[in-house]
Amino acid sequence: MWIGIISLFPEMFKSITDYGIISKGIKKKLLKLKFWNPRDYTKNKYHNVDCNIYGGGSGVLLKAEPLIKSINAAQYKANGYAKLIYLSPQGKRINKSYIKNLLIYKKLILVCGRYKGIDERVINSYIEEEISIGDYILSGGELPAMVLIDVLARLIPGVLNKKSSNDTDSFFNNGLLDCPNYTRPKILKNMEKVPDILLSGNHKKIKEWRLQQSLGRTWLKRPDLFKKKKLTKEEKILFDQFKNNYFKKNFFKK
Ligand code: 4G3
Repeated sequence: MWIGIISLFPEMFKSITDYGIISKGIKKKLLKLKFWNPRDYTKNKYHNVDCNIYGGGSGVLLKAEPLIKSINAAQYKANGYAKLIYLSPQGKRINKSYIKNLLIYKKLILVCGRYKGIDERVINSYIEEEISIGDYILSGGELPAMVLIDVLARLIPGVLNKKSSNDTDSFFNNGLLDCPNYTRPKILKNMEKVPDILLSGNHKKIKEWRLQQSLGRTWLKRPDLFKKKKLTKEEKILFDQFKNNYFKKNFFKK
C-alpha cells in the first residue's frame, strides 16, 4: 500500500515510521509513506500557509493554494488513482469495516488539517472523502492519519507477526471482545489466581472457556456490540452458563 501524506508536520509521523510493527512493514516494502509539506509550496518563504478567516472570528485556516499544489504533486507521484481523504472532526465517523474497505485502493492521499481546518473550496473541489476518528477536536489531522495508517497496516498481509497477531484480536474477527489473558508468573501476591483451565493443557476446553469469556465480557462491557451479535447454538449455551454463574456470584453482593 502507498500512502501520500500532506502535512505541515511530517516529522510527527516518525512515531509510526521509526518504531514497532509499522516500521518493519515499511522495511519489508509492504507499506510506503511519502510526504508533501504545504509549506514547501508557498510562493516564497515569507508567504503564509495559513490565514485568518473571512467574516472574522478567532483562528486561522490552511490556505487553498499551497494545499492544492501539494495535492497535485502527490497525485502526480502516485502515478495512477489515489483516493483523496481529509481527516476532520466534521467527517463521517469511521470504524474498522470502513478502514478494511480502504485496502482495495492500494494508494491513498491523506490531507492533514491544522488550526480550524482548510479552505472549504479544497474540500468541495478535491477531497473525495472527509472522515473523522471520533467526536473530539485534536490540534491537527496528523494523529487521526496515524491512527488510520496503524489500523490499515495491521490489515496488510505480512505486516503482523506472531508477537502481535490480529487474528484473535478484540472484535476484529467475530465481533466480540477478547477474553482475559495471563502470563508468567502464576502467582502474584494476593491477586486472583490464573484460571486453572488455562494451565490444564486441554486445548478444546481452553478454546471453549475463551469463547465463553469473550461472550460474557462483551455482554458486560459492550452491550451495544453484544446486541448486534448473532449467537450460534454453542455460543448460546456458553453464554447462558456465563450469565447463570454471573448472577449466582453477584446475588449476595450489593
Ligand atoms: C479540520 C480530525 C481539521 C477542522 C482532525 C480541525 C480531530 C479529527 C482539524 C478542524 C482534527 C478527528 C484538525 N481533530 N476527530 N484536527 O478525526 O477544526
